[in-house]
Amino acid sequence: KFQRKRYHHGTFPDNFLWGVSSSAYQVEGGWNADGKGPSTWDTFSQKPGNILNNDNGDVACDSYNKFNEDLYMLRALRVKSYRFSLSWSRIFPNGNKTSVNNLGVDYYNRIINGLLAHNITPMVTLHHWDLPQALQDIGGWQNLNMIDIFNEFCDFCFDTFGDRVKFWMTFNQPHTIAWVGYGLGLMPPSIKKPGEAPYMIAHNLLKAHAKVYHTYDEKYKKLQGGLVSITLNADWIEPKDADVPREIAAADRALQFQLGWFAHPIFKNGDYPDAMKWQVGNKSELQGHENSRIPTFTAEEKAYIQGTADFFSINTYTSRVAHHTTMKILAAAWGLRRLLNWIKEEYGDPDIYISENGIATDTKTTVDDTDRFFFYKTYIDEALKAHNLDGVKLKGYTAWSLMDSFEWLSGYTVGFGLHHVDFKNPIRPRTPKRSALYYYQVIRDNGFPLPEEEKLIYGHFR
Ligand code: GBH
Repeated sequence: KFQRKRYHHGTFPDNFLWGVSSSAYQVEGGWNADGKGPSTWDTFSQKPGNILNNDNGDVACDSYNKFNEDLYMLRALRVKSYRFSLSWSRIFPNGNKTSVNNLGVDYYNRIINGLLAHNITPMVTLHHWDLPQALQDIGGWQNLNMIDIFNEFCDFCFDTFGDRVKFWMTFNQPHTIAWVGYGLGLMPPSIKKPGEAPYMIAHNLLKAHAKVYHTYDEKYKKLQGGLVSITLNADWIEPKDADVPREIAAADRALQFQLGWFAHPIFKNGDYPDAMKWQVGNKSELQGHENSRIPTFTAEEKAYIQGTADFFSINTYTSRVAHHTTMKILAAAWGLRRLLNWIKEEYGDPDIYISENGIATDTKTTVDDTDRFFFYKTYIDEALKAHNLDGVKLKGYTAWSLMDSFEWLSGYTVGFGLHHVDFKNPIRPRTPKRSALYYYQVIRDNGFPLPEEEKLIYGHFR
């Protein structure tokens, strides 16, 4: 099905939503400015030993004070959208509505109004990992009350910003919250209970997401007309040997565990993928558990969760090769096209937005980022093939990231930015990289139109 033609010429539809992405903790700084409460990421990064070089996000890109500079970069790129996240503890310092902080609300109003003044569509992630510390202190996502508490926060955001924001995403990468936070224990809350905790957390995140979706649907949808989804992440998994059934099954299972864990309940039938229920159930039995370590939804809960997304939002960075026992990284852009086709087939041809896609370089390389330029060229071209040749309903492409920022456990040692940020300089100067100019050109051309001279030669064949 997939012709391996290297480079495909063509353009996206005129309304294709080109954008760039960021997240609150990674860019804002102002960690305790104007009444903001601490988040789990403040607590975690400020503690020595957790982040490379003991870096933290206290100042980061200082976007709390420099949104005008950010807006300038966005305008220069001519992006159509900007995906950013809200710092929950900047809006509700203790996590609850009773603590609402108007100065924090003002900050996001300035961003939203600034974007709209330049025809840039805000795409807002309600939660990108920086949980109010006060809520972690009551148990975080392990506590079932969090479903209502998150809903209260989102309800407030819809009410406050929803007259202008029409694209909402509840969680960024629930898989990372559940698995890296509660399985590997590498990110806050640093709980390392891979057998059970991630399944319980995911269960609660799905319920919380569904509740927020219904709140929007019932209270705001008619009035505001926006869309609500959740941002999931997955890298394409290629079977080691596509002629060996066991290898194909391994690759498919890996995708089900990564993406299906959240996408299957939301986009299919309200429940986890069979491959996952079967695998975890069997293993649990072998381990002598009375019940499967993966919890079950009631029929009512399934009905409540099913269909709670208006579009498919996917973060993707690379591809992997699955062997039935191992997994290896595979640096090949064509995996993006396969992933998009897999989503189309598996989830009933939804509208898809690529909400993050990008590549790291070490922050010592500043503006001459050849790797990143090449990455965007090849990945966006595979996205174009998925759209133009395969009929994937791809509606937008969002590059990660607008600028170098706090890269979680790696601190400031690596950057994904189209712009370089000098973190040693107190005024945090931003400088466009070569990739920024390239991305600008792709947006301007809306893809990769056939060059004029080739049109002259080949035009009559087309
Ligand atoms: C994205 O996740 C994040 O959404 C974004 O905030 C971040 O800046 C970007 O990655 C670049 O890093 O080493 O075991 O802790 C992409 C998918 C999933 C990749 C979690 C890293 C952590 C693995 N990520 N994973 S571990």
